[in-house]
Amino acid sequence: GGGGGTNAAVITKTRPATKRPKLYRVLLLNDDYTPMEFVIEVLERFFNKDRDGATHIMLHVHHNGVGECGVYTYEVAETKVTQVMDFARKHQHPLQCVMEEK
Ligand code: NFA
Repeated sequence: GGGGGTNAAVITKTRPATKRPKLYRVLLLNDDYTPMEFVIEVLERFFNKDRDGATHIMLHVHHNGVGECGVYTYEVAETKVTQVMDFARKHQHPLQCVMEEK
């Protein structure tokens, strides 16, 4: 295993490098039809944003076409995308949510 040492009353301990998981951005895409209030609701419900944070991201997406909702490991990001797409479809809004490797 990893080396440890005792040296003049100083103990050092090394640790093996653990592999960092790849991270993925979850993005919302702008469209002309989804109500602003619905997008804010999505950001509060699925991305744990407060009202001001959700409004800021929604307006960013509205003005720039795309915006980041959060950064997650693969499985969590995939779950967020599915939850948002299911919620949008249920309410018959065309809102799109995608993920991309960071
Ligand atoms: N552009 C939409 C509107 O004007 C609002 C919107 C914002 C939609 C962010 C999707 C994402 N109603």
